[in-house]
Amino acid sequence: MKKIPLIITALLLISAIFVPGASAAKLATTIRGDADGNGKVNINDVTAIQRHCAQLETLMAKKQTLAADVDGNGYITIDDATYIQEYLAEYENTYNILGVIYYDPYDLPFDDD
Ligand SMILES: [Ca+2]
Ligand SMILES: [Ca+2]
Repeated sequence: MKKIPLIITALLLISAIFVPGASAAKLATTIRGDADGNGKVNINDVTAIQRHCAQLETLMAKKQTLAADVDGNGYITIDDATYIQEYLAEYENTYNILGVIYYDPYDLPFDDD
């Protein structure tokens, strides 16, 4: 009869290890369109993407590369800057600029060449 509480205890311990969302606590966040990583989306983010595309400076931090890839196609291009400009002009927001992006900070960033 003492085996039953032992089994229940073991099951509780196992379930505690595999709780859904437990790994989500390790995820970091960024804001779609916030290419310079200051927590806001404005014309400076457009400029950061333009400078990245012109190879004047490179967005390196994963937080920034994910935020700058507004359309999520894996590349930072002038189109991503244009989508932010359209959002700032209150023209359209097709790609949910200001949306929260969750990511694993320990995964390597994508290759944005
Ligand atoms: Ca910003
Ligand atoms: Ca893109």
